[in-house]
Amino acid sequence: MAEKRWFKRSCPIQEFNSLMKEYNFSRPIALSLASREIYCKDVDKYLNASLNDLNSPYGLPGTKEASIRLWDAIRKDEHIVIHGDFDVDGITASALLAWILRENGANVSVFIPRRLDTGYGFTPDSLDNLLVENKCNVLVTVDCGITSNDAIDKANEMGIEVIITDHHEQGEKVPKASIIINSKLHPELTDMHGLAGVGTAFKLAHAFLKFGLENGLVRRKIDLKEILDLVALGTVADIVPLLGENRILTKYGLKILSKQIRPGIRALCEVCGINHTLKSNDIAFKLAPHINAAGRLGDPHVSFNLLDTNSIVDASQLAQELRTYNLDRREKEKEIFDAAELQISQRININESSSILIYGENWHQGVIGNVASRIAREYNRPAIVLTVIDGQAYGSGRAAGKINLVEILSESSELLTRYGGHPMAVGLSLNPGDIDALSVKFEKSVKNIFSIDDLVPQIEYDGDIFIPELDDIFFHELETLEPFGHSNPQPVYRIKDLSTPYIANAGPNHARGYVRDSNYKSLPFIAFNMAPNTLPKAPWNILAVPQLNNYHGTSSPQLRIIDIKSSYNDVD
Ligand SMILES: [Mn+2]
Repeated sequence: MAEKRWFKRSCPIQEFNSLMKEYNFSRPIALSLASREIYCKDVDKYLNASLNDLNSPYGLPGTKEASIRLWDAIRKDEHIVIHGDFDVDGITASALLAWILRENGANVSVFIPRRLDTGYGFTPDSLDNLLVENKCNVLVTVDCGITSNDAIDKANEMGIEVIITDHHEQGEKVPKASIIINSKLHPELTDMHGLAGVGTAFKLAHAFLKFGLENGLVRRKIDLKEILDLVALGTVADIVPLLGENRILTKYGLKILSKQIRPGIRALCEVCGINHTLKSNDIAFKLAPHINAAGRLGDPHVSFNLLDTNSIVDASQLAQELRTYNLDRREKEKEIFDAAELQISQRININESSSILIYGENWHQGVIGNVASRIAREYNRPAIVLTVIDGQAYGSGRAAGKINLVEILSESSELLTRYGGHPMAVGLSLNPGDIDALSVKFEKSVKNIFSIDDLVPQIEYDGDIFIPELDDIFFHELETLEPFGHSNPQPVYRIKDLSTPYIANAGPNHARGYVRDSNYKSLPFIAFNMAPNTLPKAPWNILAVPQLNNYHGTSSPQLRIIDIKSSYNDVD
């Protein structure tokens, strides 16, 4: 693979100086704050983000009206059905809303569509399916519904009242639901604009409780903080920006999550081998893949039940089911990925191609999206993975770089029977006879936007630092920047001119050792997916994430190296 390009985030020097002078931050932290555009005027709010900083829940339009309607439904003993979605965001949102309504005496049931059955979202078919087992007077969607015009028309005809809570972009026409709660319709609400589906459901729950308290309707004391573990799970898993209210909700949610109070969380942490304070990465790489696995391969209600149950016995059995689902998911993904790599090596001249499109027979539909993500990431090119099942090709596409896949696919719309999604992730289907034509057209469309030069992978960093700057004060301050994730990445720094007194294998693919500066100050490092024999000769310039390595109760600083260049090849 080509050498990666290192790109220093811009850091306004005056703002940086003020952060150092007025707040006395250590230099690396001031670099990171300034390069994230967190300046003196915002820094208190950013560092001390507290639950008191949340806006009134009524500030999100529709929440008060929906609360009134839901309390009314409880009074009349009407049947409320929550229509969720099969990913972590949709499942946590369902569990959250079900909990608050049930605790207040509502007659409530939950329906989560299956990926391989009616697919994503609230559709006329999913409405039929949910009515088979549930009576329904009021239907509340979570994490879906804003583009479900047909399903909502049908529900209206049947006399079912629909309340939409969603965070996706609207289509051409807003559906005729009785109440719509969606921050995407209100760009002026900057702090709430990025809410996930579960964050939106939380705002409704908060409003519902507030209205109930104001009007003497609440039967017993309820602490909404208890449910923030679910908000953190869904918010991090859905990869929404961890800024504004998302930052507050996730920061406190991680504290609740770490207490492992909910039986399902405790059981799942045990399956994942987590016994420490949870960070956003534990959600992204451990908990979320397990919760998603059920929806990918089978029944998403397994995950819902895990988060919903009060029984420790049930929770541990459900967590085991998720463990099995996840192992199966990984195996299927690996098989397809290996086949995909083989296909790329045989069929695609990667040095001349700006895109990758691969296909196979009967690849599992629930995992091809993950395979497309991995291919797009590893080859730094937009990728489509198609699977041909029963005479129809279904696919998932993932973007790389700044490219809008929905727009790219619209140029091939005459070849597609269906397509849609987000700029970064799309779904599509087509006639298998048109795959070759799509492959040619897709490459052409991407090439119109991307030059080969755009395909050089780029890593952003916050600035240059020196080993002695990574002291206790730095690590203490670093913690206050958490939680890290989308729009608030972990700080990455460049450290130059390092010698390497010791390098060893760490497992078959990784390297560990020490790096040392010219004053003989050294730090241990770990470098994942960089075997020692593939590394350049010292002196090194490195990009690294400083972190505390917790081992047997003691924590010591180390560098997680992201990329290495010979100092002679890295000239500014
Ligand atoms: Mn979502």
